[in-house]
Amino acid sequence: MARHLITSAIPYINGIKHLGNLVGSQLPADLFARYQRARGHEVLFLCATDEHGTPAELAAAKAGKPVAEYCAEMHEVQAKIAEGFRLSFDHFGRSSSPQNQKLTQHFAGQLADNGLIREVSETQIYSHADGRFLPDRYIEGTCPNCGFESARGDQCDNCTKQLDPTDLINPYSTISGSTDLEERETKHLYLRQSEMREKLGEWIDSKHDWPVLTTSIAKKWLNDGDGLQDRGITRDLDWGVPVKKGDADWPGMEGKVFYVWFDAPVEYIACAQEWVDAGKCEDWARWWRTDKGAEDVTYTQFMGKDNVPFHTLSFPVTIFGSGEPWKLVDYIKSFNYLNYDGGQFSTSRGRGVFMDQALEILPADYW
Ligand code: B3M
Ligand code: ZN
Repeated sequence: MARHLITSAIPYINGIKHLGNLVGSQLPADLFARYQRARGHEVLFLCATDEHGTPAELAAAKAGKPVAEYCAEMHEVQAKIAEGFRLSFDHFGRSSSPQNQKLTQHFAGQLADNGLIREVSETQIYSHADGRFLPDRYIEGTCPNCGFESARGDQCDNCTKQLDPTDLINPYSTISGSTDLEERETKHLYLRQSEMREKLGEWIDSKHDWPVLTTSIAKKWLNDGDGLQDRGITRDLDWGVPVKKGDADWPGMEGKVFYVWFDAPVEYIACAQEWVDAGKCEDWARWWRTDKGAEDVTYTQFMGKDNVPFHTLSFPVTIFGSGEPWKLVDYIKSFNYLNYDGGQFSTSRGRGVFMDQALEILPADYW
């Protein structure tokens, strides 16, 4: 009997997911989990809601609710719909869990101890109209790489390039629409991804059986321009995992949180801890620690193509950089976008058929 660890990209909390999300991660992951179980293998299939960052804050503000309350409610809504589609997760966790907070802070501490984090004084975009900094999705503008006009501050949805808000052409605030923006100094932590370029390159080159969609995106950003760039992993936001070095305070980082893409993949591991703490099983380490039995686990991840850079570059840097024996992914299955009426599905833009509507139209098995 083989052991299969399977994760689906964890859906953002900011609303009910559309069928594009479903076919691009949760549904194929579920199919694969069912197939491996049917063959008599031992399976741990995990998913969760991705609850931090600007998507959560913006959606809560739109709903007129405190963000913690909004996330708790939306988690229940998403869990119910997953049940409606009979997605066979062993556990459906929350990235805002205490387990994930602790583990994320632990990884940051390990990375800092191993010299893979640097403090940077940098310019960020400040909005006069909104009285605040505008990270990630609080700002949109034209992508400098492909010319797409509603690229977000952290990533272009059209060409998948990871961006910084200061890269955008003609930027505007997504809160107020204001273009009265200014660059201001603030201090942040950067993950020194560039240090691991060679190691990541060798690792990706060794994956001969990975889909071309996965390896081509990984290699594109690995070799982009001067190569893999260091990324800011902290934000001036209220909601998120507070920046700490393990259990210790991080001088100069008071009031800041980790970037959502730093803590979201860590939730794959924390989710297994939540699963144990919910009394559903006794041991998570035999799935996640190669020094505690996970060396014979086969780990497969499922995701849409926009998530590939984070799973092939940033998260592996966290895992390698920790210097600890965490289980690394064996196979990354990625998907192109499912289109809707000639364009993209979009949660934030309310475009497409959404999972709740789909279940009202037809039963889950039809879909
Ligand atoms: N929440 C993006 C998405 O829902 C993001 C995935 C995180 S996987 C760690 O597509
Ligand atoms: Zn672009």
